[in-house]
Amino acid sequence: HGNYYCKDGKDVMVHLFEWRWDDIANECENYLSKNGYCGVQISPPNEHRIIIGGDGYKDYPWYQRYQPVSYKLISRSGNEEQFRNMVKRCNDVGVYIYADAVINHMTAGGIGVGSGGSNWNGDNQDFPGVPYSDWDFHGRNECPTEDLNIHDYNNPQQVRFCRLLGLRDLKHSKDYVQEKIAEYLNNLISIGVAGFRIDASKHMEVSRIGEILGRLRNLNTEWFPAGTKAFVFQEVIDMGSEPIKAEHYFPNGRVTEFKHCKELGDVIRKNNGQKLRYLRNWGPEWNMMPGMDAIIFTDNHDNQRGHGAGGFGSILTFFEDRQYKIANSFMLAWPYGYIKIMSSYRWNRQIVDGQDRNDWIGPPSSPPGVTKPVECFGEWVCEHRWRQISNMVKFHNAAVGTSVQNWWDNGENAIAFSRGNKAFIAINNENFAVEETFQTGLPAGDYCDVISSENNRPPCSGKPITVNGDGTARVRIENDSDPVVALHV
Ligand code: AAO
Repeated sequence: HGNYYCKDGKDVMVHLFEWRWDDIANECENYLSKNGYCGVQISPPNEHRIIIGGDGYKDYPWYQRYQPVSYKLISRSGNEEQFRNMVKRCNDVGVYIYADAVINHMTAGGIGVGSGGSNWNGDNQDFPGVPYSDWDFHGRNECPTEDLNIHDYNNPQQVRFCRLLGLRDLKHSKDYVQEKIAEYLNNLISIGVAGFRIDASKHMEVSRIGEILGRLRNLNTEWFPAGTKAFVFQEVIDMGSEPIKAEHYFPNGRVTEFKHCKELGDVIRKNNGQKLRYLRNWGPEWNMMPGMDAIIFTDNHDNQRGHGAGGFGSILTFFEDRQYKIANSFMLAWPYGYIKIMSSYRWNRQIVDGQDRNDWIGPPSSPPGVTKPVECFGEWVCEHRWRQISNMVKFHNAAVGTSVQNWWDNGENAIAFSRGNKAFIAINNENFAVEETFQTGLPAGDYCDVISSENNRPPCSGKPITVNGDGTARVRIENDSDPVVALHV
């Protein structure tokens, strides 16, 4: 389950966080298929809790979708018909859908009606929409803590069998629970989904996830070759200090590499004396997992608002746009891991004592609780459409299969390298412009810098660059809002 399926030399996915299914379908047809994207991670498609105030909650937070009520396909992003329509339209243009599968737990305590009209009762652990009942959940027999919540991440028994954040913890050792989850995932597969992010994987035993995956059918042959398995990546936050390790999960598929977010952010922010030139051996030598096992990103929907792991002092987001362009350019230029680009909505971030007071705010909505259609570059940030990022996706695709060559650095925070004879990048994280004659490794010719231009060859809408017969080129990298120069065949 660690292999992903892409069309036409594509190799990168984007997380369209909280987008509606109708908007994703349009984006597949109008933008993603034409700009080198292979796939989309979508928000959880299943019926979820609707949170309206009470119990210290704010209204309609984004995270209500991480409290499942049933596996019916009715969510804030749309209903089942819209979901099916999206999957078909995206698949038809060769852009594949990865669903965020929240299968570790159901809601927290409380009582209500979910986004699909199903009743739920977290207090009694009764979810008739599935149905799950009290005996389908971990309880006193399995969880050793007084309040049944996780308190100690160094205790695997707590992490696996107690409640994450009070969320009712499914008993994955039960055949019935496995079957219900597999039914849900198989339904998504038959509709045409290409794989899954498995939310909160750390909180499930490796073998139980394996057993559930063992119940999955192969991908729908209307769009995928016969025998293709679902691509699976498991969310496990492993910063190195806990007994549950990312590597334990490799047999099931890929795993999220959160060190990538933190370390890359630290380097680009120059925290603790870090310098860009240290990136020369980026990858496993930085204690990150092997690239074949990793799914990587600069930030995700959690750590951009202080949830999960990393911290505001390290993680880079669209809020730090210049440094964010550097982070994404480097990530897309360097051969390591399977890359996921983050695409966010804007919110009023207010960090007080290391916490964002507005970390709960849901997607742009009108009326409250009803997500607005996406319009890029306003309330919806659409990082994946920033020229500096989307053109680097094309750079990445052009460079697949080549290695890093012609490394250059100024001893500090300016670096350059080529990817075989396919692509060349120079990054300037100094406070001054850098100009050099570089060995680009590229065939002679007239190129356009894809950070400042729409195209990679003339006529350039940005900076033209000539590569000489010996592969050298004179390149000036400004320290303005485009601190990168990138060329590719
Ligand atoms: C909401 C409320 C809660 C309330 C709950 C139930 O916010 O106050 O108790 O409802 O009523 C999302 C939101 C939650 C939300 C939840 C349900 O983020 O705020 O709770 O929906 O609505 C752990 C898990 C990881 C999880 C992460 C948030 O291991 O799986 O917490 N991420 C996923 C999703 C996420 C979602 C859920 C899971 C639940 O991506 O969006 O929650 O479906 C350590 C551990 C990590 C642990 C973190 C945070 O990390 O290692 O495993 O993540 O702590 O607790 C340094 C360390 C690093 C450490 C970190 C933080 O960086 O190096 O290891 O500090 O201490």
